[in-house]
Amino acid sequence: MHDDVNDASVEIEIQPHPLLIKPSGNAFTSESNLRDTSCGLFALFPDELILQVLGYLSEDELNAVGATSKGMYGFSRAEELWKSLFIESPACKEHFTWRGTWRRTVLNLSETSEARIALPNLFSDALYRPFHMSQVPLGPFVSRIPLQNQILRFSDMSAEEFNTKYSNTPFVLTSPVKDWPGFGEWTYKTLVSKYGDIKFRAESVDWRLRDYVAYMENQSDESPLYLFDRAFVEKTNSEMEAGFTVPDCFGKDFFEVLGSDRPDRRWMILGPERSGSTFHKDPNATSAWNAVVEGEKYWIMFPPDSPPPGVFVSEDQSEVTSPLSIAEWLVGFHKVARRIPGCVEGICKAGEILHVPSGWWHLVVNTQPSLALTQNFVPTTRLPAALEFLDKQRHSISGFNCERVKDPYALFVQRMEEQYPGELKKAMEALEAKYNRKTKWEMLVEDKKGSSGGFSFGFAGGDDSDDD
Ligand SMILES: O=C(O)CCC(=O)C(=O)O
Ligand SMILES: [Fe+2]
Repeated sequence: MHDDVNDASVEIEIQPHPLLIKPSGNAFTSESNLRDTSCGLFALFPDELILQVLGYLSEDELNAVGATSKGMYGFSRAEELWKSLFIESPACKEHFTWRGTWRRTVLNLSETSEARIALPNLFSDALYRPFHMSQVPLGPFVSRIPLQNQILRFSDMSAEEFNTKYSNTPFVLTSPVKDWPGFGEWTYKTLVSKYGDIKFRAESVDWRLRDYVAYMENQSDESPLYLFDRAFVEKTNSEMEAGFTVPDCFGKDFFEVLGSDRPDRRWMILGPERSGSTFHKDPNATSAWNAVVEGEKYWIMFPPDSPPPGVFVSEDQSEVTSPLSIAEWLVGFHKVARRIPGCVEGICKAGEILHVPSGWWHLVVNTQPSLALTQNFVPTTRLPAALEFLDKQRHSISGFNCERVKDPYALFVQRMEEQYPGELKKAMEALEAKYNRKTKWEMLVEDKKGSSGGFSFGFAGGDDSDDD
């Protein structure tokens, strides 16, 4: 028995791959590896390169290569190859029947009519890893949240409390969504019965809702396709709009002054268990609320100046690289992440709404099939943050129509001046005070440099290590 609450990795059960392919390490205790004995000259390539080369083939070519040997058969079955083929195919844009895997969907095969050759002597991490990641149990990562990390939960909150205390703090509100007219009425099944033939956006594809739900209910992808639709209000003839209200505590949303020049602000989100969002900050320093209408989500968040482990941010913050899938990040980094001061974690259940303060990093994973609504906004107390972002991080601004809006900062300032001059003045003064503080601090550092000939932050002892 392990009682280290953070040691999630020990509880991962190893599942057999559907073709019995195994991780590369097993080759050491086996007489031969099909990737070396049955792939011809391909055996000279690393597994990832073989997959990359196969990525150039059409479905017929891929099947033909797969028919040449058992080893190549194993490589030809990699689901990511078939996913790309399907997404590029005309069928993906029209009607299709989801068959449970990308390969079967491309070939329009039922599960029972697809041949399956067992490959117990094929040892390949590249082939085994995506399957393994699709099976990693989420339970150990999303439970036993350390006390100091637990997200604040309130049954309700006043606008006054939000503005004075909580606009820069993640929290869950447990009541307001339960009063929405649409709560309990909308489930992904009721939505399919009404809007099944309407196409919704899921990453790079537009699928009829009924096709997406068929996919969602019967797939085993490492990173399931996630439905994220910005036009759900129009697509549901405003019926969904009538079903929700923004909790009063969030108050005024200053991005409203942008009118039709505003970037997209609200989305319907639908996905199966294990789908979700990898680490990011919301655009343009906006805050957000995220209401779970059905299902359940696990959130892990970090303050603005504390990028999560495994996420790399360029110095000017304009580029963020988070190369890992959610499951890979959980397996590789969750344990250490949880121990970093400032880390906030929580579960948001159906009927609850979560506040993401502007600038906070967040990763979200659905622990059940989930339907959610989310909206970005600029509340009074985060107005300085939005102004600062639009002014100082121009290359990271997103969502504006650059044909129409050449200078989002100037437009926002102008519209604020017209509609909320008092609020704008206060926000500008707050920014000025912040810059002045910074300047004084910088002067202090400069002074110190001047007097000691080399001031630097660091630990006493003059050790050269990179640790900080
Ligand atoms: O529900 C989710 O997956 C989170 C969505 C999110 O973070 C976003 O819309 O920015
Ligand atoms: Fe987000």
